[in-house]
Amino acid sequence: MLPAPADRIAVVGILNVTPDSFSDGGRFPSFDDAVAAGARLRADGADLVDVGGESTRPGAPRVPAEDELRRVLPVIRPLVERGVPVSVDTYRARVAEAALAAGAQVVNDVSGGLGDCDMARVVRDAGCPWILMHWRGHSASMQQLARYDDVVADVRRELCRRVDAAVAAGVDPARLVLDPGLGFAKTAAHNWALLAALDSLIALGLPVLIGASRKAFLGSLLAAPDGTSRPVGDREDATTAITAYAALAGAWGVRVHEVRRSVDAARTVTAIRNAGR
Ligand code: PMM
Repeated sequence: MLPAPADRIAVVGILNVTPDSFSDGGRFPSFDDAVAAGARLRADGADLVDVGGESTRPGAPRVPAEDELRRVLPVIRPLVERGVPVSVDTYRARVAEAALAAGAQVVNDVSGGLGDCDMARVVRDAGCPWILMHWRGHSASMQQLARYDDVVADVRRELCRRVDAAVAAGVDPARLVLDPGLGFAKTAAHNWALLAALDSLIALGLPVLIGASRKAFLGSLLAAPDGTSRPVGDREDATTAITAYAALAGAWGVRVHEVRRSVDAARTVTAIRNAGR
């Protein structure tokens, strides 16, 4: 079921097999390279390797389900054969179903079930964990949807609605994970407010996943004096700081590109906690 390491929060390694993801798109010349990268994430300590075949960067075009399947299945199968626990990053029921049949264990749905009305059935029948991320619309239009009365209360309420819909469709609530969806229909200020109020999301009683790795709001925070955003590859320390913060707050896990740093940070937080008992 959901990986839950004894000595730290879970670390989900990101494996984007897309030509255009914002931080690591087009990295792999071949499927073998992508599989090797997934195996490295696991060797670095990833509890799950999250394989995605469609970019969700703001403004990204949607790809046909066939293309998504052609990208993810040849990576998922060999990873599963090597014993790597895999989640599939998709909002499409068809893609999730095929990935689960190929051995994926978890569905990471950035649409929280809104992108495909058949997803609840697929997850219910598989009995697998389902990560429900807060989402308001597809990447092409999501930045126009970043309007909230109170971002923390609104995201909490909208996530609760997704949980209710999943449970009404017969999904076991014990299989659900919540994610505030940092950067998805959110400004930098929204992302910081959601992080500051992480405990109120955790208080809902479901495991919470945080995906901040290398995102633009970290680039803005660390911008040069002339306002130039910190380059994507140089946002790792900020990402690791968020892992430590999420661990302290009691999140279930973080979704990151550089697994080892987050594993180290999460273990360090546990050591401090245990020493204080
Ligand atoms: N972010 C991205 C993609 N998938 N899934 C979850 N659950 N949470 C996230 O924050 C999230 C996600 C976009 O980032 P990427 O292009 O680096 O994968």
